[in-house]
Amino acid sequence: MKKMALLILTGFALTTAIPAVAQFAKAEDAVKYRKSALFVMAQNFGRVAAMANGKMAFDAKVAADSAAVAEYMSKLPWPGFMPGTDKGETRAKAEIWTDKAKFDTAASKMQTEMAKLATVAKTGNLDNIKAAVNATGGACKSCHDDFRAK
Ligand code: ASC
Repeated sequence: MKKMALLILTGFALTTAIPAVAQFAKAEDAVKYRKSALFVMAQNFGRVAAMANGKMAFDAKVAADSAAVAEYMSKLPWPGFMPGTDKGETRAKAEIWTDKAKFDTAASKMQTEMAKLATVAKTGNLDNIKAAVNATGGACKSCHDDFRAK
């Protein structure tokens, strides 16, 4: 019984000891993490976009699967934009942190459009996929224009 209590207490101490703010040990890990997530997202979105733009043969299953992965990936990068990570191997502009509400809105808009694309891709309707690809690409671009250095 004592052992059980000790185990529970130890477990409690371990979970509560996890810091709530710093989700990455090092700034460079945060940068690598967000770039990796965005890279995987872009590879998958880019495949759907290539099909929508006639640069790749349209395969409804590949499009739906890729869009689903892109949607999932779109949720991941954001903790990587930890304060103090505008240095090193990144094109992230300081405005991400000085105009955070605007950045968050742009990030959220992209996720909304990516989710719509994933929904539409499941139907296999190429015209609707094209429209959703354009809307999503527009959301990517507008955030880059404001928050990513050239
Ligand atoms: C992509 C990709 C981006 C966006 C952007 C849209 O496929 O990698 O960063 O689309 O180019 O304007």
